[in-house]
Amino acid sequence: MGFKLTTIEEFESATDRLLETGKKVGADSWQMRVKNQTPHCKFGEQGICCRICSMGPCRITPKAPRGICGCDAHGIVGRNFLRFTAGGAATHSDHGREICHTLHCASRDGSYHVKDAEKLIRIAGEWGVETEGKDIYDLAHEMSELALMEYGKPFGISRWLSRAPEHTRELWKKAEIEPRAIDREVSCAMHMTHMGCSSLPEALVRQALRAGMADGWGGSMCGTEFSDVMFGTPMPVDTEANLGVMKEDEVNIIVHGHDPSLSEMICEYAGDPEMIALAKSLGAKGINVAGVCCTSNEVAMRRGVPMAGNFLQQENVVLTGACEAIVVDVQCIFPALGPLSKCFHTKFITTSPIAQMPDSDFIRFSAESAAENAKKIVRTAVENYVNRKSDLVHIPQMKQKATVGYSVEAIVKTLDGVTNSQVDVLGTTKPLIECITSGVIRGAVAMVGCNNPRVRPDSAHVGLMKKLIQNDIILVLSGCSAQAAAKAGLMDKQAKDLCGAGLKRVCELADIPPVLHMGSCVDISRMMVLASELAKDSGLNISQLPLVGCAPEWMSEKAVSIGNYVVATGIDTFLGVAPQVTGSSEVTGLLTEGIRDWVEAAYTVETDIDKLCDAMITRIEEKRAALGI
Ligand code: MSK
Repeated sequence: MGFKLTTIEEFESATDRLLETGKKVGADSWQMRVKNQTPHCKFGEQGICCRICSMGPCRITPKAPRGICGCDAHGIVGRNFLRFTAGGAATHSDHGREICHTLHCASRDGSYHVKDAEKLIRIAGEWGVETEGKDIYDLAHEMSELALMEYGKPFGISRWLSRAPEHTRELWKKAEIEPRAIDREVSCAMHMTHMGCSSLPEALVRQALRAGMADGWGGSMCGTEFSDVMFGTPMPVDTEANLGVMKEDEVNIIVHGHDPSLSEMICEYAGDPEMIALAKSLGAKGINVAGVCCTSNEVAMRRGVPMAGNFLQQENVVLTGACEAIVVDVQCIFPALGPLSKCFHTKFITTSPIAQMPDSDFIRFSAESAAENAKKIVRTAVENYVNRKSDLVHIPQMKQKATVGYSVEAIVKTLDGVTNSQVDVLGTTKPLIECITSGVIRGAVAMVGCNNPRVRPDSAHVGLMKKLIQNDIILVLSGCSAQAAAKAGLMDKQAKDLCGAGLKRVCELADIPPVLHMGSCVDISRMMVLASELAKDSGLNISQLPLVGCAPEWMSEKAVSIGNYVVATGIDTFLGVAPQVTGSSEVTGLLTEGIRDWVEAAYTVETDIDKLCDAMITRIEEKRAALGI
């Protein structure tokens, strides 16, 4: 049979079948909870409820246009938006901090190693650290300390900003959004939004950009770069995606969350002969690890570990009845997994003091005792195989092939083969620029973000991707957007047949799928590096490139922090879910137009997905026209 995408209807009928099992065992589901929570609070949706002090909560209405302190809707919305951003920036950056800490624990004979020494030396060079004659582990420890200092240094701005083109750096300086110490920007955001501090929309939005910058050009970049140093810089690797990757006759361990320090160790011990022998002694044929959410992206890109699903599919893995353990670290984990797992034999294993939940088995994981902790977790999962209830087992036979792992390094290497001039341009983004300027590819979209029940799950991601590739627009993806693509089949190289003639030719020549998997949500920092390299290699400003960002189904605070640093980097960003700012024309006006004066880019919000797609194509074509290409 020829290549065929999996449709949204097929995703949904698989979910419906699983929900029937759920009903049988009395399980709750997000689909039911959405109904209970609808309609949503209009004050919250518009961002005009203030709970920042205990004189309130105050809610803005035509009859009550100011809170008790006198703050108007613009101040309240601006403060809420800034706090939302700060939550996201703190979360991503703390993930980055954990990675820096893990790097500090790396040693030749320990659990964590330096796998990409070249990258470590390159970053050391960027940071002005002497590498000559230094033991690679001494260098790793020195760099990890410097990176940890980035979180609290008293003076100066983020070291990573030096990667950006000069023009962008000047804009940041002029707009006063260069991030200082990472924690300082989060702390400053909380200070500014405390009762009796800022209520001026412009000041609040400016700090929201700066806090986002502390994430993308600070904490997230630490997370991505030092994960690569320890676990390897991703290179193209084949894998599979969707629930069909779970195996009926094996122990299924699902890793979910974000931090690869845990998931890498789980993968390591799931391959341990002792554990495999234990699984076999209990009647299983082996141990199968698969991922959910960004943890899945991390281990898929580096190890080819299959992707069971994205954010709104996390309950589905338990509903298969074939999940021995769902092992989580931090972020995007439904507390619902606790009670749900109790309806099955599944062990819901929490591991981080940052994400502790009721109805879970807490097995504390730390970089210092990683081996011991990971072994215990894998053993717990394997021993649980005998408790599986065969009458509840149903794994939807649905999966697609995917090629993943397109780090900036991998993209540069792979696309070198596309043009005729590859000999002179090895190691630059020039081949990609040539494809764009010649019109073979019209432009690029960086599509990121989550699922959100406000949007039919995955429909916006997949619908937009299909239309964009038909229009010769290449996509770089991360987060749950990437998994939506992989589940649908858009990361199969055969998806080139769905592209316009130009993009199809590029896919054939470079042997790539039309949508490129760049990683997890912290890895959007990779996209910032790619945009910077494209600008430097082309001599253009980032804002001139026919490149836009898009988050059609976003839901988390992290997504807003990401949006803010993507826009602040000069990339127009298109949202399919409205941020909770509509209660203020001033804040909305700043985000959708005003900030363009500071950073040469702004947000577009459009919940009609067809219109959103047209708006992106129009913007890409406008940028091409402005360049005369
Ligand atoms: S996991 S932040 S649902 S992309 Fe990174 Fe997915 Fe969004 Fe979480």
